Amino acid sequence: MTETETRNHHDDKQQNGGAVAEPSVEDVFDDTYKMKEGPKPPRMLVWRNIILMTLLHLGALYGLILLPSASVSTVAWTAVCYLISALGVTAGAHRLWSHRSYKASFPLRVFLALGNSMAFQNDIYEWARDHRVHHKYSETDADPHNATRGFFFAHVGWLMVRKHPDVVEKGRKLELSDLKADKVVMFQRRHYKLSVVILCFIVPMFVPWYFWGESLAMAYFVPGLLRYAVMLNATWLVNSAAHLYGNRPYDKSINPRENPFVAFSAIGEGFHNYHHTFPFDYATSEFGCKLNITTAFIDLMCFMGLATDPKSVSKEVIIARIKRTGEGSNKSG
Ligand code: ST9
Ligand code: ZN
Ligand code: ZN
Repeated sequence: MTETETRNHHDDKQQNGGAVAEPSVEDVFDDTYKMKEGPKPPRMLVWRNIILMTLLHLGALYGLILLPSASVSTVAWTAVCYLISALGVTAGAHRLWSHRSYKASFPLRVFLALGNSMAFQNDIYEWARDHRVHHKYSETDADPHNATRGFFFAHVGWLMVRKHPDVVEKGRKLELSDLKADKVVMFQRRHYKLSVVILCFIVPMFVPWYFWGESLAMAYFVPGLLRYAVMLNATWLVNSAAHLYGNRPYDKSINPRENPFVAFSAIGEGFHNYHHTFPFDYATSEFGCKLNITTAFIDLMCFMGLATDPKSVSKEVIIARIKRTGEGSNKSG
């Protein structure tokens, strides 16, 4: 389905969890918001998160040291866990639940929610709520990972401090009824902690130990902690590197950029200038499956009848936009 640059497709009714919800997805930049004048609120460190993040990265470093002595099966299993958890974020929390850029059947939503718990990046509801605020108030106080506060803050620092009050204030005004009406989303939210313990830690560790006799230490540190930490950093690079480094062919007035390295590691999510310009496009890119496993996955799901209605932008609209607001760094087509 081809879309114009307007978001009128979001006025359609969508089926979610058996309920019909009004899908007014609030992911368009709001230029009427003005940041409050005067001194910023004090930065309040959350020591629990700082300690846990440090321990995770030390554990992942130990996993990296163990990696050369892992069996081929364990390395392959680590890649499988990376892919499933990454899809739970990219095809799930991001393209489906945050942006409603395609429709997914119940079995696909269950798979994506399981992958999302394996990714342990906050539950889908919280992730999508924060992500909609990120698009609507990008690079302002109301953006949870405001990249104008520097690389470290946008990357991981924002998870180590209390949120700016404007994030919560603006977030509370967002329309989230589509998420509340999705039974899979709300089930995952209710059972989030247990699902993370099982899917992010126990399953990745148990499979190599039980099926091919890998040591528990190797199974914990490689497909468990190392895979989790690398996947987190690949995700965070979209907020840090892809908001700071790269070209802006579609809109030179915004910070998000096209970053092929991030696109590769985040299985297709590094075409960030395009994505912030056209947030409803299911491919998050002009170039289909290029460096974009997630788009290939959604195409496959559509082919199998498990997904429908992928939304995209016509070539003419893209070219017109490049001419109107791009920086002239990249030719389309
Ligand atoms: C993680 C998330 O890593 C990563 C997300 C990345 C997003 C990337 C996007 C890029 C594009 C997509 C690319 C995908 C690429 C994937 C590649 C894969 C290879 N609106 O939160 P609290 C309310 S998580 C409305 O405690 P504090 C909230 O409901 C990693 N309301 O704020 C609550 O209300 P009530 C693991 C909001 O105290 C109250 O405010 N997790 C909003 O400031 C307090 O909420 C972690 O490391 C909102 N937006 O604490 C830490 N926000 O009381 C998890 C909040 O009524 N987080 N509220 O219930 C935390 O510990 C805390 O949130 C905090 C802030 C310390 C960061
Ligand atoms: Zn997005
Ligand atoms: Zn962004």
